[in-house]
Amino acid sequence: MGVKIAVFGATGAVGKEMLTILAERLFPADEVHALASRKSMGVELSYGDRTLRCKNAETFDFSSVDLVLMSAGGDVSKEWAPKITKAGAIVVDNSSAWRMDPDVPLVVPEVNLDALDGVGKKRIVANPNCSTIQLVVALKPIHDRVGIKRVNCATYQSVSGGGQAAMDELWTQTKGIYVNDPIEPQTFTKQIAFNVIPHIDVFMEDGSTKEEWKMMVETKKILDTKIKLFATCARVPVFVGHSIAAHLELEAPMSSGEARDLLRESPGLMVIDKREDEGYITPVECVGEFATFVSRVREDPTVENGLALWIVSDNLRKGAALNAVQIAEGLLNKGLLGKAG
Ligand code: 11C
Repeated sequence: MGVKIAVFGATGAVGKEMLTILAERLFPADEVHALASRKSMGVELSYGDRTLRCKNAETFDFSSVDLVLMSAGGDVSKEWAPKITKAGAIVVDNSSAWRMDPDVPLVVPEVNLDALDGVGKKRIVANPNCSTIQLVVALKPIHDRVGIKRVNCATYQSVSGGGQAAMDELWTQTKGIYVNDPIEPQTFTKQIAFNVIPHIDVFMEDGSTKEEWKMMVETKKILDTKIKLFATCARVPVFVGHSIAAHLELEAPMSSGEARDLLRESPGLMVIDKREDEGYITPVECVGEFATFVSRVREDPTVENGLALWIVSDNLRKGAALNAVQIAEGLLNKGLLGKAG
């Protein structure tokens, strides 16, 4: 028997990808409902070769489904996830609302699938931040083999992390610059076209941004609380695909060759690393792909047991919708769907 599933926030960039990926991966769904706010009622969305009409989430009967994939923002999730779980469904939530709740598993299936066994406490599973997801997929095999002490990383994050309005802003600004239109930042704090902005999410007391803080605390929760992580997160004028330059300090030496071989065999990863033109991956090549790509694997001689990686992934897919669908598959395979907690 298949699963009854709803995508809440179906008209957003991630919600649309959720519907596409459910169809691409042949998720065994008996019913799929596209839900959004009242103003999107009737909007047509693709689910494989079918068209779904968007329903009003506020009046939807959540007791009629087993699973809800949510990507409607933190405030909506805080309000609705408890109502949905009370009605009997499990929620896989893409926002940051529940990630650090000790009773909510924060899951990247290639890394900590068994954390799903704790879903019974709140019946919510949190999907991590997009930059955290692609980072931990690459760190996990290395940590298992030799141990990681510290990660120092810089991110180059695409505008789609900020949603459709942010993508529209890059498009409009880029065109506008050629005809001398005034630059009027809206989603971003500064001009994003032809620029780089070292500021994603709000500033914290210590001067880091919340995006940088999320990478640190989420990596600890998913992979290992002992790993030290420091990040600088920047927004770049790229539509889709986040990139990370990650510099690791390992517990024991690992050569670049050993790292390449290890990562090549590890789940969710593709290693493209030839020391020649085009022997590495850039964001435009990762769009639409499921994998997290690793290139530029190098030993870093400036620290003991140093290793450097360039990690690229489609932030709307592995960084959001794909990871959520993989969580749904994990819940299904573990027999956790449909069981009241
Ligand atoms: C960005 N990483 O690129 C953010 C988007 O906590 O889920 C995802 C924010 C989050 O802007």
